[in-house]
Amino acid sequence: MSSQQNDTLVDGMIIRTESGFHQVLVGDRVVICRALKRLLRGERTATTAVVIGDHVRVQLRADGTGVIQEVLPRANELVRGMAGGGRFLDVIAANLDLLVAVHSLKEPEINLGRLDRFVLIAEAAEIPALVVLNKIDLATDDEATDAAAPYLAAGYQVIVTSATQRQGVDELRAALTGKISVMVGPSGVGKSTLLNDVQPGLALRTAEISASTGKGRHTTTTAEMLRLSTGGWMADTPGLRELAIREVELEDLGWLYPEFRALAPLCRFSDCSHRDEAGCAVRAAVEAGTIAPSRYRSYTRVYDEIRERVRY
Ligand SMILES: Nc1nc2c(ncn2[C@@H]2O[C@H](COP(=O)(O)OP(=O)(O)OP(=O)(O)O)[C@@H](O)[C@H]2O)c(=O)[nH]1
Ligand SMILES: [Mg+2]
Ligand SMILES: [Zn+2]
Repeated sequence: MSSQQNDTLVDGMIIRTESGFHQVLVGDRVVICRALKRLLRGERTATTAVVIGDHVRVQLRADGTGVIQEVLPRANELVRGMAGGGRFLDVIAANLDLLVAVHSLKEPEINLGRLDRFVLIAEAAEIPALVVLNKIDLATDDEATDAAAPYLAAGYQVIVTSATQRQGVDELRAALTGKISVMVGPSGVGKSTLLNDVQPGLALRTAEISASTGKGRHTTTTAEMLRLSTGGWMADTPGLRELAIREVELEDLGWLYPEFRALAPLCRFSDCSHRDEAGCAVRAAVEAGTIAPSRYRSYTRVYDEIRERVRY
């Protein structure tokens, strides 16, 4: 056998991956690793086989680098569909304790349908979700209350922030402490600015949104786990228009809306789709105002989308 027999195998977590090199946290130090080619077989491409948050088994080499031998099974994974709706999927991160869905109230204007999708993805991936509404300095308290209401009614924690005026930052830091989280949301909503507030010294790059389109400029380009001095890890990610609603069956969709889930047993039909069936407790709650219309609209939109996909 070769001298490699004496090399040590250790376990670690991926905190950054870039052009074939992976930074693995082993104990308290970072080891630069390459991955074995055989990890990249079949559907597992460079963007899905080894991602931030992955627990990996590493063979340490004498020169201080390492070789990833194995990616341990994932507790969950956050996936996005590629632009254009192709079949190719990108895994953004794995083994998350919390997904932070960020949107700004203004600049860019809040889009509840889009925010809903991020929360839905968290439910589908079985990752607890937290909603952050940023740029309160540009909006009224009433606008923030209206935007937060559907999520509070559904049982999510909502934190209203102003990253530039350092409002809500302590609350956000407390929510992240001790967890492995990922921050997702459209470009320009202030994800990197918020993280710079939560963890001073990070110096993440941020940029003004475009004056002509009112959209972000896709300033952050790689997803990376950042250490919180209060404990835990937080990943900043590049702005996403939306994440793929993957592997959700039509009949399971209602279960991904916590406030629907609670009422479904009261529907007349046990397989109620909450669309046109008589005796639907979910639609009754929408009419009574206890379920937010925006949440129900988002449900019907995604429902139709999945039905179309199933048809073709
Ligand atoms: N008025 C105001 N501006 C903010 C706030 N938070 C961030 N911004 C500004 O919004 C712009 C975009 O912020 P970024 O932190 O780069 O946004 P991002 O979400 O990281 O964007 P991507 O990296 O492109 O996904 C910057 O000019 C920030 O200064 C806020 O609370 N209020
Ligand atoms: Mg950013
Ligand atoms: Zn129903």
